[in-house]
Amino acid sequence: MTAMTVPGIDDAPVQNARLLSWVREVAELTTPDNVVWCDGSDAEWDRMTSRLVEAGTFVKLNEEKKPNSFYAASDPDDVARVEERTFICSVDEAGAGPTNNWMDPAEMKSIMTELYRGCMRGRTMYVIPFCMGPLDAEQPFLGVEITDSEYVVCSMKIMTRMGAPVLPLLDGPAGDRFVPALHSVGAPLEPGQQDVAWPCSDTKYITHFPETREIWSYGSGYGGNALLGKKCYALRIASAMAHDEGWLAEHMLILKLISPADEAYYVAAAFPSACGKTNLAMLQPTIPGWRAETVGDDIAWMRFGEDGRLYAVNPEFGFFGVAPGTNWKTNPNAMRTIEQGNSLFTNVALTDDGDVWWEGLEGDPQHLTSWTGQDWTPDSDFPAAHPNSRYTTPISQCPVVAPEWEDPQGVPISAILFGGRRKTTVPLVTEARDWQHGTFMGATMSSEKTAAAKGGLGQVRRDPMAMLPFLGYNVGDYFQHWVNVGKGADADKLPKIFYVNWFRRGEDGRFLWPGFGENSRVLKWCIERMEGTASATETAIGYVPTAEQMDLTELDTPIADVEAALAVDVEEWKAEIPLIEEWFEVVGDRLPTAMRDELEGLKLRLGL
Ligand code: GTP
Ligand code: SPV
Ligand code: MN
Repeated sequence: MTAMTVPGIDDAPVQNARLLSWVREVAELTTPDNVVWCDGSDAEWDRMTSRLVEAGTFVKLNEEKKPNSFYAASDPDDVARVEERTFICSVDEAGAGPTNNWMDPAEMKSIMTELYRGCMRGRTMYVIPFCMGPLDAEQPFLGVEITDSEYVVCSMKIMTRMGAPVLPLLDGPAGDRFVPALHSVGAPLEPGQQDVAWPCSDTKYITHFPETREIWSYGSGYGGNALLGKKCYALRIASAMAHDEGWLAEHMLILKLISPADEAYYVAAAFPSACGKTNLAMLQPTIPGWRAETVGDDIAWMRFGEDGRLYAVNPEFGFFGVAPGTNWKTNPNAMRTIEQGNSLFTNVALTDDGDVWWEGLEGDPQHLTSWTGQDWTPDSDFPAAHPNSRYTTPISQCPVVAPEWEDPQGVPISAILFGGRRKTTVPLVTEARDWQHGTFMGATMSSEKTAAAKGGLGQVRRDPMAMLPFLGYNVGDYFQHWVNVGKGADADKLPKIFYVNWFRRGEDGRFLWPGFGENSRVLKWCIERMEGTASATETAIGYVPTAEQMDLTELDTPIADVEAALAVDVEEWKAEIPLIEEWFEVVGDRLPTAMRDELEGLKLRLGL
């Protein structure tokens, strides 16, 4: 048989044989009308955004307020990550561990192959070459996402380094390692059928094959379900790579703090989804003389450098930040970033003059179009923006981005913070005694569920290292990996570990700690602990400052509240122990003995 020339396949802009055969195979399976290779150019952005405006997916925002920016409202049922539809399809079930959904890879592939069959009918199939982390890395981390969503193409342009500059890398020495990431909204169009503004499917699968480093996603067009470079690659697949290769892929922000003495310190912090990473990453310190710069707000890849220190790289190119609560007071740097335009806003509300609004933003709008398309007034009994509404905006526009944010060597980390959203029990800040104790803090951290994932809002659950939804392998092996990373390193050069909680509440439900810019006071204490210039009080759970041991100059929070935020309540901690034991039961027989030892030590110190 003589094959005919298929545009986009036979005239592809790369030679990489594995990539070409995969693209051909997907096109044959999904039968799109066209195949288009994305080049990442501004012309492509203009073409794509115009198309989306025409289709009713995008609304162009007021050019004076948000230049070159667009608003999108998703299907009301496609608003967040779907954890119950997310699978780690390792060869052995034990490889996925007790915290992930698992299915045999062959079985999953046969189910999904049937879903993908013909699923791009009537649509264009886009091929997006992308790179996680700087293009000039010694070993660039390449991926190719195939998608039938223009919204995904536009988002990937902001969130990743993509398009033409990636092509030579795909044909270079790193080309073999590219991660194929297949995505479809799962909504084929019959001839003449009118498209909807946000195509998606009721059937959703977000699937990972860790051994073969593949990602298959079907049915959702939103965020972490569809922008496959982010959670699927840079966390789930990368965590499996990191486990094999001796590094760490973590759900962490990266922050640079500069002291009044002009000393720079890099801090990484793991907080669960919608628990304050973006806000801390763009911190505007309230204490005089201290400055902060942003390196990353969601993901950190950390590796040991030749000097024995742990270096972190942000693999992303954009911020996909929670909109509600963001304002000129809580996060002025995020406001300045989006004000420059070139951004997408999803599931926020639309003002009558073509700007965006969300709960917590300044202004007193009297009329809005809500994310569901309804008229909204201050009397409405529903929120104008979805609680998981987000802005997608380039990191390079952040006014406080650290000049070294694209350094392929990364930045040397001095401290790691773990933190959750807990109304009670967990003090504002606790310093770990050593790496293993810090690993225990991370392994047992817990948080109230947020709107970033569907279901269970407010429920307290263990979210180890903020990675519960993002681990590509067995959680017990992950803890052992953390323990091993510490054992293999020079203790003096390891980052110091702290456990923080910005969300402790008083009896009337108010936050005891003002948070946001005031968190710089906590960071200052952490740094001074590392420098040996701040004091602390030893408690059963670790080193905790008293109010006097922190710099609270000009803080206008009542001292009693700060004391309550810092309190170590032994009875509350005793009540926490059975919950930790229950969690360790879930982790099961791969729980490292080091973690059991830490738990026994804690019980003894609590007098249990
Ligand atoms: P993902 O992007 O989902 O991974 O989340 P994130 O960790 O980056 O969360 P983000 O910084 O966007 O914060 C989410 C919510 O927490 C927002 O509504 C913030 O206003 C709120 N928040 C952040 N920092 C603080 C704080 O220090 N105190 C209080 N009370 N709220 C905070
Ligand atoms: C999170 O949920 O942690 C996010 C948003 O950062 S998403 O990319 O949708 O996962
Ligand atoms: Mn996140």
